[in-house]
Amino acid sequence: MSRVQFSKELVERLNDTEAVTVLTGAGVSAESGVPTFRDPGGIWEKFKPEQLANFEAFMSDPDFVWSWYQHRREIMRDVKPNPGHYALAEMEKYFAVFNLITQNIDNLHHRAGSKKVIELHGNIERNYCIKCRKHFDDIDICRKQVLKCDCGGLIRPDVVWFGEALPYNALKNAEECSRNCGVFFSIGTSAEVYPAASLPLVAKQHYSYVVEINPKRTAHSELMDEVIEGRSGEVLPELLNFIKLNKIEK
Ligand code: BV8
Ligand code: ZN
Repeated sequence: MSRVQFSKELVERLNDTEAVTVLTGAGVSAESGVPTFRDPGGIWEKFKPEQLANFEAFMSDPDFVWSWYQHRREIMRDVKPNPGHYALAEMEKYFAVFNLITQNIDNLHHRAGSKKVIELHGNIERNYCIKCRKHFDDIDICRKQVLKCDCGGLIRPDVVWFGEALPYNALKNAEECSRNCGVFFSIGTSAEVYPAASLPLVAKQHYSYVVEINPKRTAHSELMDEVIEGRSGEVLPELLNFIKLNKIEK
């Protein structure tokens, strides 16, 4: 017996649509043990984003910013995808068009088997030289000090910092699949960071049925068609079970 009740409207929308778009934030990885940003005990509680996740901070103290990403990389290497990640990966099979947009940089959606992942904010497993943009994705990440490229440039994590543009194709694809879906899920995000937080609004303006899955209310809860208050690691497997009962594998 499902502990999560899905509304009649969502049931009908999921049965009628062949296109689903999902936006995930740090909350989806919380149950894997990856700290979120703005929850109590989250990453930003100790440091402010402007102190760390921006280019000026990196240039003023490269070792400090690099060591912070090292610390986060080590956390992410030790954690595993949780049932929420695996449920999203399996959901892909039941819709002709299923797009997963993530703000997360932890690589957990890929590790759970999701094939179509749009990484809006980059990926902590990748690095590049700020001068020649050469990639260093398999460097010895156990170092605490920043590394230099053979061209003399500093090597930085391939993540989007505050004040930096999101990758052009990722944002274009994310907007495209937010405009063209029957159901849009916004899962585990406080909806405070733009332009990612504009995507549920885009979906709503294009007549999608927009659903939020989060244990807490967010800045966007009022505009949602439906809010499912719960943890993604519990709600998503139940949603998958419902979809498996009502949709055939593509
Ligand atoms: C840009 C990568 C322009 C690095 C990150 C004023 C108003 C509006 C916008 C702005 C403004 N001033 C400045 C801006 C723009 C700024 C912005 O939005 N600032 C905000 C803070 C006001 N945005 C930018 O700077 C972006 N760039 O605008 O560039 C431009 C254009 C052209 C040319 C040049 C420039 C860049 C933004 C990207 C920044 N990078 N991360 C890193 O990770 O180190 S942001 C960071 O926040 C992460 O990516 C994270 O994903 C993202 C959003 O946070 P969430 O994922 O939502 O996480 P959070 O902790 O906030 O919330 C967790 C949620 O999970 C909670 O709701 C919680 O209840 C829930 N939860 C907890 N447990 C569970 C759960 N849910 C489900 N299940 C659970 N178990
Ligand atoms: Zn270089």
